[in-house]
Amino acid sequence: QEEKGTVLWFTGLSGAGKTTTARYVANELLQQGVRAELLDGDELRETICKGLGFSREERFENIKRIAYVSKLLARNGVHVLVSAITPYAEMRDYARQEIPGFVEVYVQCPLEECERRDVKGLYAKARRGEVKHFTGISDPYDIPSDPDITICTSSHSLQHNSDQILSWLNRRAPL
Ligand code: GGZ
Repeated sequence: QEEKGTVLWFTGLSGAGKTTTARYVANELLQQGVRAELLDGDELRETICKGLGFSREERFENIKRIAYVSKLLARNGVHVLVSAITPYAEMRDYARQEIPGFVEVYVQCPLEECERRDVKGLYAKARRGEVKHFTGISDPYDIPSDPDITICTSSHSLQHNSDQILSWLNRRAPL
């Protein structure tokens, strides 16, 4: 019987550093010979989640599809790193319930810092009203009340945060 994979689910604001951190951790795992796959919300919105918008219902549909794929991969022994805003507590509860091996990683970064970074210029557009329902500006983000891991990208380095996640995983069950 093959070991099940862990699903590290990175939640946080746009620009908080979810994808950057998840990709870094995935590469560390791959270097250790651990099978790992990154599922990036923004990228999946070009493929299996194409056409979905940002209403509550559509975000929920997005998360359901990502959760489904995560579950398939994890049950085949792949460690999955999901990067998706997942703004509603209800969505995270859904994923936790649905996926054995679900680990919630809250990527904490103050809104002001995300907005200062504004890598894609979306915050500026949201402020101008050109992007509707933008998380943190004109759409809600429920702060995780009991995440398994919290990392802070405004005060800690990528290396530090990655180490924190990997040592958490190793403490729980060596990979
Ligand atoms: C939030 C938006 C929006 C709105 C486009 N609100 O930082 P990014 O650019 O690269 O990643 C964000 C991505 C959000 O997709 P998710 O699948 O992670 O969202 S959710 O979990 O809520 O379903 C952002 C971009 O898409 N983007 N419009 N209105 N983020």
